Amino acid sequence: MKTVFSPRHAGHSGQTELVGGEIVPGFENPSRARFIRERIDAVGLGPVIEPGPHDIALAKRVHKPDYVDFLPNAWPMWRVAGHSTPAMPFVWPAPGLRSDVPPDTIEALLGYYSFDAGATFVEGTWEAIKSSFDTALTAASLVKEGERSAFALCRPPGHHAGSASMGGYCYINNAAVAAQWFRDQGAQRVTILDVDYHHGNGTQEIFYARGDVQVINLHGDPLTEYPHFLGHADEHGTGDGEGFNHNYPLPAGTDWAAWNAALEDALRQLSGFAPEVVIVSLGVDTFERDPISHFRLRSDDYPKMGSRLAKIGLPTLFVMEGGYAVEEIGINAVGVLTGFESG
Ligand code: SP5
Ligand code: ZN
Repeated sequence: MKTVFSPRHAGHSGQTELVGGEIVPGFENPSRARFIRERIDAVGLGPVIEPGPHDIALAKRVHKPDYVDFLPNAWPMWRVAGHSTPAMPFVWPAPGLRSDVPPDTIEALLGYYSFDAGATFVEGTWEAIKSSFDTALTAASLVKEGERSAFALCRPPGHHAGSASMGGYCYINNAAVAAQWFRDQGAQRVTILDVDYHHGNGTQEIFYARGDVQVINLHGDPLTEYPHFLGHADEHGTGDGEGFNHNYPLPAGTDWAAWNAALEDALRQLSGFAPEVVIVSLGVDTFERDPISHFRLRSDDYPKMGSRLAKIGLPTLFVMEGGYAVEEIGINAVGVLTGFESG
């Protein structure tokens, strides 16, 4: 399997996040991509190529244009406003406040274009966002050109990013951009299967009223797990999208047996939809020792996951999302891919 990877992710470094009222170093850091990259070489997964540049207009097919235009300006505006720490929002237009009037200051714009404080900006953040977007589209092209599968080693991740909101370490929704690109290239139906521990709220929001992109999520129950405010089992889609969104919220402590049972149900939904291409939002924060998550998948479960996904028998694009047990992230993420190759 070919991997697409850009070293330009690395400038997105030294971000902070708010955990329990404290500002701490971000769990989403450059070592994640480095460990995955090293594991690809260690197991000989296949060639690693750098992405080519893609027109940012493609991001505006799934995100609001003003949101996409804001992203490269966030850090420069933050600096002009006199700050040097990572840029982080602190006020949001919750229901009851007005979200129809974009504010003028960077402090307010960060809240206007986010749903949490989890997507911070440093000097290299925009370059990393753009490289992650380019990575997803370059890997999608490989699949379109006939590869059975490809791995987009995206960093930062994307599945929490909505049509006009960042959050949860995500800015541009790489999997959603790729799905839209496959549609624009002529695929009639595309499925996004999101196996990250956290519900892919952004992906769900983007396609919620559409019947051409099926969205399936297996994740920690939002009653107790981030992102809390989306991802319940009764969210089935709306309008043309009715019946094309499927959520599998699972309890803390879920192990491979229970997780795999949900996957089997999810794959029946996928087969019924009969997509032409599958995009896997690949998070490995389902791992038993993940520092921010509560499932119990073990390293030898990930090849089983990959092998099962191969049996779907469809062209498959893997897009990297979360996973924060950095010592094992390479073993687990690449385990899915080697399992797919042998499955
Ligand atoms: C892409 C992705 O996996 N994003 C996840 C974002 C999660 N952000 C907040 C998680 C809060 C969990 N609480 C941390 C407790 C650490 N002891
Ligand atoms: Zn996650």
